[in-house]
Amino acid sequence: MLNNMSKLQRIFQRYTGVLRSLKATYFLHNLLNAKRLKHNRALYKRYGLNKSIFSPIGAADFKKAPQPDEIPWLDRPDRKEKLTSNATFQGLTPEMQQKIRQFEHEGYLVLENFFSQADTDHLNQTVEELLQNGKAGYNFTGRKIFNLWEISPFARDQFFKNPELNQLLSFLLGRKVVPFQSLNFTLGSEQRAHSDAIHMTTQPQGYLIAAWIALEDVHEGCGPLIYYPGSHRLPFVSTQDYNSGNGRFTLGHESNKHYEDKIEEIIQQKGLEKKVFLPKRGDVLVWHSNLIHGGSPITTPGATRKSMVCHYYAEGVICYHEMSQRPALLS
Ligand SMILES: O=C(O)CCC(=O)C(=O)O
Repeated sequence: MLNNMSKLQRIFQRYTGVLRSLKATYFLHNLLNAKRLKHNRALYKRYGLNKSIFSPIGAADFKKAPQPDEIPWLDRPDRKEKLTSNATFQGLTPEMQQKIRQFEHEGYLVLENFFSQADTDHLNQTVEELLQNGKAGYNFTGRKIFNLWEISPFARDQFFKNPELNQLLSFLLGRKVVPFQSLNFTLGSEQRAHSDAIHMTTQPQGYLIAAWIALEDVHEGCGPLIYYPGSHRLPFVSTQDYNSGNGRFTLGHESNKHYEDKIEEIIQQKGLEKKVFLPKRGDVLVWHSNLIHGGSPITTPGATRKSMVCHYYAEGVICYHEMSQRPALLS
């Protein structure tokens, strides 16, 4: 049964047709995954959400803004003092403290040489083999290999659930992280600028964090990641803030495009400064759920950009997908 479910899920990941725009499709999908949603009953009650755990969910359902003490500790008004007086923080090296301060202030930090060459080599070889024997494949974007960790214990234990990385992310969010999804790339994504909070959303806001891992050295031509320092402090954008085209029973066909147009407008209006991430293999970029980032165009034809990005929710909050208005299925 489980095997059939995950086969169906893989087919749906590649599928781009009309079913993707029907809220009823997701409702059915949610019913089939009831076990992975049942923890939401208590959470909906705690956060005053009076609806079925199988129904669509979105920012419009949350009428009251969360209290300041419900959002992540590094987003609260007293964050700088709290960080300085935190015992764990005080026990870190000055270099690590500096990185964490940068995460608080600019919405990202970089861990140089975090993964060894042996580990990145091994993972690259694993990806290649799984692609060749058809056990892994790209989703409908043609660029993303979804949840490789489910079929590779090495990707799971050494990367996705890496204890040292998971511990740091939990510290940054102030709650234990729940590894949610991984995406592997062999080419740059060329995805337009966005913040993860539109795709992986939480109530209270801000309880998602990402770690992007370079599996080879990244150069200008291969579509490097770009990001906008400090953009995490801008208001979170939801489907209420642009023309999503969502109806009562359907999702707008151009919601993502209109969202990305809106983000581009914000970048222009605020004059945000773009940074290009040119890491060495093994380096990791950690970013805040609301940091604007994307993949730049590939200008060297055929250039690869082997990388893996892992997304983590926090325990004890409502996790959902604002763009597609569905509750997140946690394993
Ligand atoms: O790797 C990339 O180019 C983009 C990844 C990304 O945008 C994401 O994981 O949210």
